[in-house]
Amino acid sequence: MAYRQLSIESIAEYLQGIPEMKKVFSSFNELDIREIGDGNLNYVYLVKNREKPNESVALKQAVPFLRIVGESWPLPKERMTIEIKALLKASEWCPQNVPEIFFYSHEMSLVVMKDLSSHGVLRGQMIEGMYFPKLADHISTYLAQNLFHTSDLFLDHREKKEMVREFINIDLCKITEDFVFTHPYEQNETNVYNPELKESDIKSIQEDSNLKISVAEMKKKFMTEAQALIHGDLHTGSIMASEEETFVIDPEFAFVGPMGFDLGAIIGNLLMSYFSHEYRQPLLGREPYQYRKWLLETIESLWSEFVNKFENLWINHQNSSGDLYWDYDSGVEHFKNQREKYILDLLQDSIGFAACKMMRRILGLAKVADIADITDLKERARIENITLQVGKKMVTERKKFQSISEVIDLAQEFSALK
Ligand code: SR1
Ligand code: MG
Repeated sequence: MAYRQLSIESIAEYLQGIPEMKKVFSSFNELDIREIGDGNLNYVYLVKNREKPNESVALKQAVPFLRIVGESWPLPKERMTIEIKALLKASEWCPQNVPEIFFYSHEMSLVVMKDLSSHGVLRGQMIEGMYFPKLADHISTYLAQNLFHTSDLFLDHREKKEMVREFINIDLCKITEDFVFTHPYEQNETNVYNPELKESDIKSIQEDSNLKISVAEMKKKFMTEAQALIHGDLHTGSIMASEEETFVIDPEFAFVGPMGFDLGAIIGNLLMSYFSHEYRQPLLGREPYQYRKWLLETIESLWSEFVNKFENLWINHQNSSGDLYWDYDSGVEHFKNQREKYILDLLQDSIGFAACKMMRRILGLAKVADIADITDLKERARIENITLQVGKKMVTERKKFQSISEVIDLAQEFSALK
């Protein structure tokens, strides 16, 4: 079927023509269809049978332009092909953390998935101060499983390179190259600033040549390091969660890139949530301490659980596989040293990428509601500047960090936990 952009009016008829949908819907006569997409790129519809509300799906369709800007910004709708393949790949390694897919069409650039609306987008729920006790466990599993099994540590040389080719994602990588690693650090017409953010604060980033070199190094890594198949946009808006379950959605930015980009995205977003809750918790009628402490603990356990899980996968594979990534002449000790070096590099990469992901959300076009929706613009500017200054230290000094707890200490130096 040739591509056409679906609408609330045309979805029922479209779904009725798909045999797979007959397994979900007993009737197509009374479908309640709402557009619920809050992302920057695509349209997402929730489709529910009014008579039997547990018969429901989410339908996501890519349009041939960037939604946040409009039709004046063309963007190939074929990005959905990458998203579909990345969802299928992730479901090989941790089906419990990705939405079940009922149907997809590359021609229509759409995917029909399990309705996760009962879970809610993590960012929105965290803005409301909700706790997710299993988040660190689930996301560390998702990351360890996906990153290890799509890296050279696990894959055969041919399979890995074929995966690199299959996931070439030129246009969406270009968005990241521009909007994460370039425009926020220059005077660019796409940047958007809080009017209360001081010019000197903006200049402290955009006119610091040391910082710009560091960001350029991270950009180079992003563009050249084909380490594993990464999600490519793993912020808290790409996660749907309840207290019990966690689903990673929206991998349209997936490509074979540096692992630290995914780890950094989630760490950076949790840090921004931490900064924002200095202001938000009192608005919710609470002392900030408990929730912010939980956020810092989540960052710490997400990292340490990731390391444990990733290393265990590596050790088990090394012990059981005949086709090894590396032959360790001096045995166990040598292998341990290599793992430690690999993990330390990954930590420092993750810190550098987290920093870029934080600073771009303050200076660039696409914001995060945690901070950007703070209505008191002076307070917002204060928190924005904390984010910028922590980001600046993280990226320029990333190679000095030896542990995740040093990141937590840094966050508290700029925004005390009290
Ligand atoms: C200009 S597109 C803005 C952003 O939306 C996505 O979520 C990505 O983070 C992208 O950079
Ligand atoms: Mg997205």
